[in-house]
Amino acid sequence: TPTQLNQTSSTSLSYSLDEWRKGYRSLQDEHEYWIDEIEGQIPAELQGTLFRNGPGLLDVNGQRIHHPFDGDGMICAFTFQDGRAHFRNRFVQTQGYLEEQEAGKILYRGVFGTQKLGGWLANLLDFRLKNIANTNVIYWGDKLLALWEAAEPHRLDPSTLETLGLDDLDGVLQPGSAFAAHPRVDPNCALDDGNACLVNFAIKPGLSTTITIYELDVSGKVVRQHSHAVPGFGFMHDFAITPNYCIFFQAPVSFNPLPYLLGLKGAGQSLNVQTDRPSQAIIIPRHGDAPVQTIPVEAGFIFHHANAFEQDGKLCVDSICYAELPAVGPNEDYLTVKFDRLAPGQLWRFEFDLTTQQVHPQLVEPRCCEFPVVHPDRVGRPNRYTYMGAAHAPTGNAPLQAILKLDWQTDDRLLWSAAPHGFVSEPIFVPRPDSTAEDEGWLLTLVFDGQQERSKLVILNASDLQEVAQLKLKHHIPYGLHGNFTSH
Ligand code: 3ON
Ligand code: FE
Repeated sequence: TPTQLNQTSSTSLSYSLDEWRKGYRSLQDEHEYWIDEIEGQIPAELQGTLFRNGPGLLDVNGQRIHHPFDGDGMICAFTFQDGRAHFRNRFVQTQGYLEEQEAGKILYRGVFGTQKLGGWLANLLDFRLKNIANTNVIYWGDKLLALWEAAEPHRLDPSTLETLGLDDLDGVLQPGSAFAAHPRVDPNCALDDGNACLVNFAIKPGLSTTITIYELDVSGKVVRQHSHAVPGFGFMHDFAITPNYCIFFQAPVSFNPLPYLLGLKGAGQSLNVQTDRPSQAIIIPRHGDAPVQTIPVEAGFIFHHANAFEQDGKLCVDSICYAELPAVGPNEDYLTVKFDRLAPGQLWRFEFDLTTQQVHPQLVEPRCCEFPVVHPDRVGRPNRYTYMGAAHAPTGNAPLQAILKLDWQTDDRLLWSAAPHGFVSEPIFVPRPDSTAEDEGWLLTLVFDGQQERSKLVILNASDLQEVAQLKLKHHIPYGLHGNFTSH
């Protein structure tokens, strides 16, 4: 049940590490069935499909991968129809997945430290990237696309989840180019007659980093594209948009390629975030030829932004900040992480004055959180509510077990917790059809139950975080990353 947040912190853990670990077991099987174990009732107005992506395999034929972010992408689809729900999961049939399943062993190094067996000699000078298509999935312009930020999207059949192949956005993407895993949908784009458009980016890192912005109209056609070079090595996983800007936070990372070249570390493990130096906020105009602005800001490392908006001459950006980039070193095991030794992600608001180039950072929520979302119509606009995955306890670093709702107007917080056995994933906000209030709708989150070793989709009322329904799956789903809902 949801609680108003004024409880005191408890000293005992809200979870068991053993149960948490069980959420990182491979799911080998592909399923399709109507969900028949339902508590509560699926709202009849909830119609459409929730697509989610995430690593489905944490090993290749028993050879463990080093980090979950290196796991092969597996798509889940929950289709809601007249109060019923159908489930389907399928692996993205990437070239690397097919080759490794055929060979029965790891054939590619992973960005986050997965290595081929045989030590450094076997990995030396192997710079091939395995496009694992594991980070996000979105239905746009009649295409279902599985995304991984370092390579091209894979196109899937939205009803069968069958992989159709790499997608070059009708000839726009060159072979081998990137397309980020964090597209943002501008709900009301002036350049597209007030229609929605999808804004995404591509990063080409190096001594200098190139950021390319793509804007796709509702038919999926790339209608605007521009590139910008920024100094230094850039690892930017996400961005934020407003009607006029794309906003990136470039952390001060140095890249030491030697251990990567030598086959000792993954590319991502060779990044060092220099937390004693400020990040650069890179503010790119979406159209026109105003210059790119770069403003130094103390922000630690950011994976995800919640939203951004322009108001009263200011630009606000809400982001989850880490004091350090969490990484799993070559001799560490992610399953034995000491949560309390890692910095938690925390929600900050950055208020920029673009005329004076001043910025005012403010810690908004000290509770450990990740995967922030807002109402789709508020993307790029001032929003009253932000929803996030959060730790059960108000302080410290811990697995995500709760959903937190933050009201920017009243400063109230509501928390729905799945502790002690439940572990949540990214909440997805689905507006109720014909709704008017910003929090009229549902939050959908996949919860892994570490005691039952099964997952369930939980539907919460977004206004009060009361449970509407729990849809119990027949099996578990490994902890996932991102997804999107489509009412098509
Ligand atoms: O070598 C360069 C640096 C680099 C790291 C260039 C590069 C483009 C090859 C690159 C690759 C980056 C990639 C592939 C990033 C992929 C990230 C990913 C799959 C997931 C990120 C997830 C972030 C978070 C915060 C997840 C949180 C999860 C939980 C709280 C637990 O469920
Ligand atoms: Fe992400």
